[in-house]
Amino acid sequence: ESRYNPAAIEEKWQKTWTEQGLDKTITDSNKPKYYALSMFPYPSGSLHMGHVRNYTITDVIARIKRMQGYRVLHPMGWDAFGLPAENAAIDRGIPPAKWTYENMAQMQQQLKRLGLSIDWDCELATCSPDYYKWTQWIFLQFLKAGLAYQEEAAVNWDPIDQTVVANEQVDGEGRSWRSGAKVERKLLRQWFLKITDYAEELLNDLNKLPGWPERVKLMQANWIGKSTGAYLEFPIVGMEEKIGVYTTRPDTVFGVSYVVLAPEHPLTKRVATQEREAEVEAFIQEVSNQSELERTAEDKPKRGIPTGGKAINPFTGEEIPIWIADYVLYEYGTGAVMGVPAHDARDFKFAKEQNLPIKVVIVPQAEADKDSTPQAAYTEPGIVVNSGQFDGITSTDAKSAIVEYAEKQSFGKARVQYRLRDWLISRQRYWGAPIPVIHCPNCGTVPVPEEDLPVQLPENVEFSGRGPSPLAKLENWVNVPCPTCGTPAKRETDTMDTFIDSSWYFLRFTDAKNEQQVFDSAKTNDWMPVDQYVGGIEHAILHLLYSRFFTKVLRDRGLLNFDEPFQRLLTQGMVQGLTYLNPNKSGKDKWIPSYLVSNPNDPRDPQTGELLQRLYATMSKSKGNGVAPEEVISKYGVDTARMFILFKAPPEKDLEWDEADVEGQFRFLNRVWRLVTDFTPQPRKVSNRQTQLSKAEKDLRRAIHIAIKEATEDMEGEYQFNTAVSELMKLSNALADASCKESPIYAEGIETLVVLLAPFAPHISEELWQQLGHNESVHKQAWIKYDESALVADEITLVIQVNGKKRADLQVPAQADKAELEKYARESEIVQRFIEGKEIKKVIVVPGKLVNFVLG
Ligand code: ANZ
Ligand code: ZN
Repeated sequence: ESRYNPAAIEEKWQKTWTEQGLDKTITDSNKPKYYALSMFPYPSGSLHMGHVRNYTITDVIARIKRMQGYRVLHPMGWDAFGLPAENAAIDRGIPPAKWTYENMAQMQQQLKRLGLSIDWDCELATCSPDYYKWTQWIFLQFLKAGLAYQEEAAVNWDPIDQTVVANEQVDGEGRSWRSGAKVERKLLRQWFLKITDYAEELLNDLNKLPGWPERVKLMQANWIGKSTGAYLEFPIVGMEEKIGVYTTRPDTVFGVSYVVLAPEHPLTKRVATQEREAEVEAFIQEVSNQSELERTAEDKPKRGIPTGGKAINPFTGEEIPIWIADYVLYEYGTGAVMGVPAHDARDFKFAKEQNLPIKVVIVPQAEADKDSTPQAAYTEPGIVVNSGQFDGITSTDAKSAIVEYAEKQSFGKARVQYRLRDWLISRQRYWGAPIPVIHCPNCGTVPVPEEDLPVQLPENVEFSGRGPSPLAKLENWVNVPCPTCGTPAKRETDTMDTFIDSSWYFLRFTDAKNEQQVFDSAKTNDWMPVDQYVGGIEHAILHLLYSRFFTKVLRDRGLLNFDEPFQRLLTQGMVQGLTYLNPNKSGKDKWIPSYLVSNPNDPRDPQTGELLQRLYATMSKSKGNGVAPEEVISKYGVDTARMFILFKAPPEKDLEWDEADVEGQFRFLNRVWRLVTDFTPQPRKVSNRQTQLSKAEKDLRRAIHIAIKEATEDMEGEYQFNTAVSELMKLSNALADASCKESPIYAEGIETLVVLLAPFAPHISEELWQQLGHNESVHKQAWIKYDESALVADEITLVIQVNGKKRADLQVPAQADKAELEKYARESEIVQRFIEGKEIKKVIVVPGKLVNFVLG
């Protein structure tokens, strides 16, 4: 009999499965559908452990579902547009397409080595013209629906290289990656998608997703940021215009002591009095160079100046000063705020710093002091005071009463506000899908006619990282006749945010090779929604929100018949590696790569000899704590790597990579190997008639069916692969210990073990299955159902104690009640001997466990 040799087995079966087309999607059948999807990778060049974990999880699910009788769609593709390819072109002169396609080829080889049951016929790459043709087509649908528009927005401008730089190309100090210049803000006309039109539905439909982690739904809800309040108008003294503010606390309107505008607000210069004009302008200039993050940081002092202008509180008739402050954001609400220092912490701080009046209008209880100056803002609900006709009611009631009053007097109304903003999709870069519009001096913005799609990315482009984007520099690409009137016109040179590419790839997988249509709706509606989506938590907000948005828009365009793209979501945890840290060093230098540590039991800094700390941290290049998938696979085989990943931690938890545990799984697979290869199949048929079975057979059969039941249940609802694997280990132990190796029950156990192992360790189980004499693939076997009747034990072992000391074991019927248990115990020989001539003071019976006789 042979040794377990993973390298040989794995290569052999991967080849055979490909030849047999085992992983191809079954389409026309009466089977129910199941769509298992991993978030597709960016082709960076090599797979890391995070990928391996992600795809293993999805693969196990796909394999189990196939065995459970589903037709499964399990595809893979490439999120292939984006900045790194362009950076490679700038730095090393490699064309982005060449770099990307080479990386894809290399990573596909690595993926194939993982033994994933992927249908490669559906493969797609977002950078390929037959994919981005349809990305552009979808953009035109948005345009037709009035959901795409152009507006000025700020970009990062590198003043040395005279180019726009992406956020990812700006470091923590606001400097450009190439030139090191301090990046400036510059306004450009750019494309937006109107995701705000769908804010309410995107929020409400989170309720349709019970299969999503609560945490992710909460993150989405916070990102959408619905707030309910009021829009109120404050007249400006000496002007026609009014200042509209958005507030969530209309109940505090009698406590307003100033109105404050965002520096970008169009009224700032006009409300400023002549003597303050210069100062106001200087302030605005200063603030314009700060980022939003800097402006809203909690710990920074709020900066502001009075404009000299005055507004009127329409509720009190009072004149109040108009200020400008950096903490008011122009993009949120109306870009203007009513300042209520007594009840808003930020306003309180600002009023203290700027010496503005603080007026209490809400108190905790009716008896509270309403006239002294408070020590801090009171932000809780309470009773309204100092508010004229509204005095004495609760702040909650006052909210609606005051909005109602404002509506009657026409100085305001109820308003719902979202934090979510429209999606800026323009990128001034080359390696993305060109936005398919043409700018004509006569006709304005003209969509590229559908029959002219795709608008292809030109080749032979020069990448310098300087000046306008590569597309804008290509005269012969930019200049085209207008499709409508023929006048010389210019192509749009912006490309689309790569998040657009990934907002619909899951739809294309259902009909990946369609050349006539974006997809055939019948096919897509059949396969969608994705039944199980698996990916990283880093995509919890944007990717998932954008995909949900695209789905809803395409539904409203009549292309889809469902509301949500991903039925269930699993966000897998990080893979962590053993990491060495020198506590005496700082910054990036403190991480010591593990290959530099010669003795892991006494880890020392190779330069200084200092003792290092050991910890687990997410694998990354910068920490030098990664474990290369190829290394593990060549040493133990991919089945062991999969088993380790699945066994070590539940899928949504972080996983600490531990060589000893990898070995543990390797040893387990070796045990299974020996168990199965030592077994010689008996010609007898498996019997189900339990009554004729010996005790050993009954016990083994129960162990088998418990393993099936537990493993099956671990695969339903929450995926508990770790406990499923431990069930397999228990079953293998039960088989090893069985005293009935000649029995058909033992044969049943061996076959069950191999079938249950198949989704987890697909290669070894296929090999063993064939050695058991089967011709068909183990992966075509039906998932085994358990026999309820096999689960119940018909006998249990009862412990007999005398004065609390164990004296004997007794086999008794499992169903015996307390009285019967006592009777069995009393009648046993051993008890008879112990109690002879003695008085029994008490008998304690623990059902299912023991009987204790307390003697006098
Ligand atoms: C007066 C007031 C009194 C406020 C009070 C709060 C407490 P959410 O819940 O996030 O929607 N606000 C409105 N627009 C703003 C802007 N563009 N920049 C900065 N702050 C802005 O927050 C709404 C509250 O944030 C609004 O309610 C407003 O301050 C402020 F006791 O109005 B409030
Ligand atoms: Zn024209």
